[in-house]
Amino acid sequence: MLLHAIELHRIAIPLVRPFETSFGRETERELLLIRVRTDIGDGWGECVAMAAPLYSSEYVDAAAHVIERHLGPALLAAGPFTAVTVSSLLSHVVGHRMAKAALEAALLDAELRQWGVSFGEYFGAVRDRVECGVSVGISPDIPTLLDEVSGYVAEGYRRIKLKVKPGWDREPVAAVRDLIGAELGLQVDANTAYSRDDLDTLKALDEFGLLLIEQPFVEEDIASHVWLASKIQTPVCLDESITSTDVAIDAIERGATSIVNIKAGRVGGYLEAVRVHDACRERGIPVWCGGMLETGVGRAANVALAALPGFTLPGDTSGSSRYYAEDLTEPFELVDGHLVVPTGAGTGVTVREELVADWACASVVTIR
Ligand code: OSB
Ligand code: MG
Repeated sequence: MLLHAIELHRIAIPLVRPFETSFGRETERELLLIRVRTDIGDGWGECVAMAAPLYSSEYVDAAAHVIERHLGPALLAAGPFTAVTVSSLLSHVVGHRMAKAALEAALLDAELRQWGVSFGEYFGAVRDRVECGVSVGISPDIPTLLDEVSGYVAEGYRRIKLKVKPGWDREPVAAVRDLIGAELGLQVDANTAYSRDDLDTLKALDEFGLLLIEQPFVEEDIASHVWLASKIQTPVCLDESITSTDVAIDAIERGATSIVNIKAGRVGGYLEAVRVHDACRERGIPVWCGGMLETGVGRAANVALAALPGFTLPGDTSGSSRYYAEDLTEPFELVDGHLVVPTGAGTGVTVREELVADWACASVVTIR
């Protein structure tokens, strides 16, 4: 295809309730959406970078900037190309994986729409629906947390993930395990909030039969995760640390992670995410699909990815209503604890352009 233009749409969407993690508290989702205009049609991609560089070094302003100044011009100068070559066309730029992933997703959407092929078919989906979990933020108090979790259980979510941090760990985990019973899957996500000094606290979580503990330590510190994995029973799962297939293989071989959270944005694109999946599968490592408060655009692609055979644990692929009263596309709704994998060409969803305009928080930037 030949790329004619890239549009950067900056929007902010109110969240149905604040979302608090060990790294911050959000009341709205500010994000960057990309539309590519090509000779074979248009495509949309969602950039998962957040407003501030707290989960990762990437953030919305930086993603928009690097696309405008570096990534966009490289693609516009490239002549005809296919979506599979996008990552190599952008490999001279170090990092900025979320920005690269959004561009690749938009171009893949344009290409697959023309071919009449869905993301799921293209990635190698083996299921037509995926089992869903939900990520639950840090609450002001335990009763509020239990009230929120009860609502999700009633909606049919198949697994609960609690955000934890020092001072908000054993008590909420104990209370939620008590509420949901022994059968429903429960896991925790620390977003790097702990250190080796917290071993006793982390070990105390063993009694709750957690599916996993996600990213207890800083992302660069693979060695401490190896150390922790030998000291606790709960399986250690890396999120922030896994930035590519090579890093995933290294972390697995060193024993730092026995389960992997896959997020396409964090590894530089859905095609790399499929490679991470394949590498984990070859090594018998279960994976699950992470989330970044996506709108329907990113959620559609995540659900397609989560339909691959190695995704054997429920993902953070919750329904649209988990975060948004109104979604940017047709809403994703839980049916019997599952989301249906879209079958239409490309992402299979349609962007409601009037909402992109209504929620705009900056002027559209077009790069040609
Ligand atoms: O660590 O998985 C994470 C949201 C934003 C940034 C990082 C994370 C999360 C979540 C929510 O846990 C995932 C979702 O429901 O989309
Ligand atoms: Mg995480």
